[in-house]
Amino acid sequence: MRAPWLPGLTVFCMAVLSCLSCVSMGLPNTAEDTAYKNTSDKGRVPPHIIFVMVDDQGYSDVGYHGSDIHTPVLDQLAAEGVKLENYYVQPICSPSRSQLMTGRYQIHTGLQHSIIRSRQPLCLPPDTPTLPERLWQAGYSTHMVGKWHLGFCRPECLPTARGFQSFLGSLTGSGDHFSFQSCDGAEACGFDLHDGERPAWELSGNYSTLELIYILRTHDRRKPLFLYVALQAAHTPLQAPAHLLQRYHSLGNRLRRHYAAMLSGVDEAVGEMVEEMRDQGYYANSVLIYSSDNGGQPLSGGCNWPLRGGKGSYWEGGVRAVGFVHSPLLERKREVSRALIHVSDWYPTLLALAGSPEAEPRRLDGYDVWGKFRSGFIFCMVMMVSPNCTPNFAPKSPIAGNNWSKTRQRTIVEVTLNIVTKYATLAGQQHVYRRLEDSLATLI
Ligand SMILES: [Ca+2]
Repeated sequence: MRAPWLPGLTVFCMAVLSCLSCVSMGLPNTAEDTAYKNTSDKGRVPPHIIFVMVDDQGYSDVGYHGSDIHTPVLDQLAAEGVKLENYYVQPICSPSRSQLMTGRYQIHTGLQHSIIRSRQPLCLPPDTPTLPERLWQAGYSTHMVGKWHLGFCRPECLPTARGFQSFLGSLTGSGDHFSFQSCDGAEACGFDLHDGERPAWELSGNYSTLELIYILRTHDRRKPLFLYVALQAAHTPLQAPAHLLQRYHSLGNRLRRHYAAMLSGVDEAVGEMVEEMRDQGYYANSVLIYSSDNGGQPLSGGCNWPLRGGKGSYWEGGVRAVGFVHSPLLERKREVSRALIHVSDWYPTLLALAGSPEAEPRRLDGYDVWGKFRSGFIFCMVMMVSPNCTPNFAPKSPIAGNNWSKTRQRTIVEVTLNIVTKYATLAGQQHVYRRLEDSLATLI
C-alpha cells in the first residue's frame, strides 16, 4: 500500500471482481529512467496532464449550466478555462473510454456494441496503442486512479499492461462505492478494488483522493506527469456520505438527492486535487481536462435538460457532455467554446502537447484541437451515427431504430455526410470532409 489510508475522506469509488485479478504486467523500472533522461534532453518539461473522467454526469448537472447541484470548484475551474459547449462523447462507458485511450472510434476496436460486461472475454485490443503507452514513451510518468471498464479477461488487458505505471481502482463498470462488491448478475459477484494487479483487500472506505494526493506528493516534479482520474461517481448504485447528503435534504426525490451528493463529492475531490497541484508546484505547467463519459441517466437522478434523451441513447442528452479545459498554458482563457470537440480528439491533442505528436494521424479518428477551441472542427458528427454499423447488431438509435438493414445503414451514412458537408463548408475544412467521405464510402 502506498498511502496511509484514512477513513472518511472525500469521494467514493471503485471495486472489482477479485476472482478476475491477474498477474503483473507492469512496466520495467529501468525504462522509466530512460524516459526521464529523454525528457531532460529536450531541455524542457512538457505539461503535466490531468484528465478527470466523471461517470454519468448529465449535461445539466453542473453548476454553470444552472443546476440545483452545487459544484463551485468545477464552476470556477471552467470559468477560468474554456468551457466546451459542443463537446461529444459516446452514450455509454466503455466506448467513450476506449476512444479516450486510443483516439479511434470503437468500430475499429470491436467495442461498438455495448459496455464490456464482467463475464465477457473482451477488452481493448492489446495491439492498439493507448494514450498512456504513448505518453510513457514520450517520457511521462503515467498513473491511473478510478474506473477502467476496458476489460480484464487477460493480463495484457489490465491498465498496468496498457501503459499505466500504477493503477488503483475498479476494473468493472460499477459496484458498491463502499464495500467494492461488483455483480454481473446475481450469480457473479466479487470484490472489485485493485491496486495494480492484485485485489486490495485491506482498503476500505474512500480511497481516490488519498491516492491522488499521494501520487502528487511523491512524483518527481521535474518529470511530466499523466494522471488519469476516472471517478466512478455518479454512477449507480447511488451512495453518498451523510455529510454530503445533508446538503440536499430539501430535494424530495431520493435518487436525485443521492446523485447530487455524489457529484458534490466529485467537486470536492477535484478541489482537493487542484489545491495539492498548486501546493506541490505542478499547477503552473499543467493542463486539466474535465469530461463526463456519457449523458446523465434520468432514471438514476441525472438531468440533461434542455437536451433530449439520456445515457444509452444517441439523442443529444446521451452524447453531449459536460467538458472543459483548465490550464495556465491556455492562450485564451475565460472563454466558451462552441467548436465541435469529441472525446477521441484528446489522444492526438495530448500527444501533441507532450511534444510527441502521432506519427500517422490518418490512423486516428480524433484531431489535435489544442488552440482550435475558437474555430473548431467538424468531424465528431460521424461517430455518433456510425459506431454501430455492423449488420448483425440492432442499435438503440433514434435514427437507426431496431430494424437494422443495409438500406438503413446507407441512409445513416448519407445523413452523416450531409451533416459533415454543412459543417465543413461553414468551417472551411473541405479537406476534412473528403477524408470522412472516403471512410464512410466503405460502409455503404
Ligand atoms: Ca458512464
